[in-house]
Amino acid sequence: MLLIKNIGTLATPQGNTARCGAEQGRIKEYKNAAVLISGSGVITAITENGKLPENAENAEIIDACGALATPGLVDAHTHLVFGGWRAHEVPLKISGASYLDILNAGGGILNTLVNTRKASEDELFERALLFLDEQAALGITSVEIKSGYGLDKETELKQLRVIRRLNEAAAQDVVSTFLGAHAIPDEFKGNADGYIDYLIAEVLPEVAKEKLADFCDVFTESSVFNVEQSRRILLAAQKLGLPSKIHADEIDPLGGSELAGEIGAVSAEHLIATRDSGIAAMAASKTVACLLPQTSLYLGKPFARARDMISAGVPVAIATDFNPGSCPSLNIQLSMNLGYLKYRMYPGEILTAVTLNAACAIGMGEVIGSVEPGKQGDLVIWQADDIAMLAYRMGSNQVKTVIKKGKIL
Ligand code: IZC
Ligand code: ZN
Repeated sequence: MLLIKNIGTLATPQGNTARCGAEQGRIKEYKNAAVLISGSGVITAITENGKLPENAENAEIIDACGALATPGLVDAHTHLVFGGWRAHEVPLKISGASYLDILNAGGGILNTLVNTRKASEDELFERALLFLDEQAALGITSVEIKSGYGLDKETELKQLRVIRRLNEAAAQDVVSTFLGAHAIPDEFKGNADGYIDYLIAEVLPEVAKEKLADFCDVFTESSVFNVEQSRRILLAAQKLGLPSKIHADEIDPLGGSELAGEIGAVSAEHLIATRDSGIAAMAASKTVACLLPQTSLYLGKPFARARDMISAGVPVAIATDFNPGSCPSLNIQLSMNLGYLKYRMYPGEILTAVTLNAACAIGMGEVIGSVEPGKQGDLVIWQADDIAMLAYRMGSNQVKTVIKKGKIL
């Protein structure tokens, strides 16, 4: 049992479902609060105005010394298991090559593919565990990780097994997404349809049988997969019980966000170039828009139309997109800063975007994402007094203490 007392402000969204419109910014604030977490890691009581929960005599105590506490942060979009880095691409970008130029020349994702195929399962696992440790210190208590650097059956399954092992070994809850349709490997060059057929016939059934993924994702993009190919793999995965995510409108608006609405995707991600029709489609299906502002920064692209999405009633989440190419950053606090300055979201909207809405984007809204009795005891105590400070200060890790399932990390 853990008692966190003397919390100056406990700030949290509320509920189990994604918040949209004006609800996105609605934050419950308890002043001079305490939170009691049971031995099994579940929140059992929240008190305020200096009162302490009953039956807490035997609890271990943390004194928050008047600081801000929030739910643990949820990183709903990462590619955290990979071999190698891609530092050599940055000079190419500086001299004018685009993300798709580099991919079309056999670099980018296809470069990471070579290094990921080469690495052993244990090597990938040990490295990813260090990344997750770094994320824990940054306040991230749950993480989604995608495959997609194998692009053959053996390596995709290897990556997914690593992700499952990370869920057991890391401090965080780790959700697994199958992204076999991330690029077209050389074995299927010029034959995207053939590669989608292969994934559907040979790889997806094995992924589902071994229960290696919670979601299926696809990179719907120019010179990668078109809408028809994306629809095919996502519907095949839905039939096997895997709900959909889509990398949509990152560079070109091909219709990925419209497809997300059409097939009821749980989330659509990136959405840098999304059109009005995509926003309307996502609003109608309550698809979570998972926005990745550090990728806009790193690619030198515009920032997603977060305000228009919120106005239209699309629930917005914010994540890192940690990957070796377009976002080599593990720090979701920087995504929050960019959400403030570049998306023009308000601190309450940003908090919801990295907690409850992110939890809903990975199918965990009933378990994590808010501090409420019955939810898991995942909290961050900050070196800050209020949530505006989290959005405002930049470049420092503002975390003081991280608590996962009632245990201090
Ligand atoms: O490795 O380039 N956009 N996939 C789609 C990525 C970025 C990750 C990468
Ligand atoms: Zn991604």
